[in-house]
Amino acid sequence: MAAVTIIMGSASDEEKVAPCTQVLKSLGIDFYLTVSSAHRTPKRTAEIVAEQEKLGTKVFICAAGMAAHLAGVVASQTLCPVIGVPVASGSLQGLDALFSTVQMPTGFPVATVAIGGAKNAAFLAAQILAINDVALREKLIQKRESMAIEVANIGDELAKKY
Ligand code: RP5
Repeated sequence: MAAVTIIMGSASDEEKVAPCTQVLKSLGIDFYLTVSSAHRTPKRTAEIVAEQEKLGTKVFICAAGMAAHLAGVVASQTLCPVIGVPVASGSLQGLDALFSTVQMPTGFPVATVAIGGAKNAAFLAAQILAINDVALREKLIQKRESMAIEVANIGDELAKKY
């Protein structure tokens, strides 16, 4: 069962989405990843949402660039939380995608992470799932502890140089 469904607007987004899949894998979270576009394949997008929800998905992550309406369209089709990742592409390098993703009408929220915030999309999905999953919550606590140790070690090493 894929607890998380990741939809990218284009195969050209794959490299930018890879960090999201790495974090999910590191936390042992099953995901389903596919490509579907809000504009090029609107019916396919709606079908994927319905199908994956039926199969047990609890959170959707949508990554798209430019006129990025994918996360919003997915949010219109489900009551599951939708996380939007604005992808840097085209001449505006993600600013267009950020505004398109974050500026949703009342009643259809998209939890929008930073431009290129694929890793945080995964962490946010994990935190949502951890509300009802004690083991996952423990893994997230450990991740934060290891991040804190890493920062302290780097800081100590740098301090020796000066
Ligand atoms: C968006 O337009 C996609 O999410 C991608 O970031 C961007 C360019 O897509 P392609 O023209 O490379 O398919 O819809």
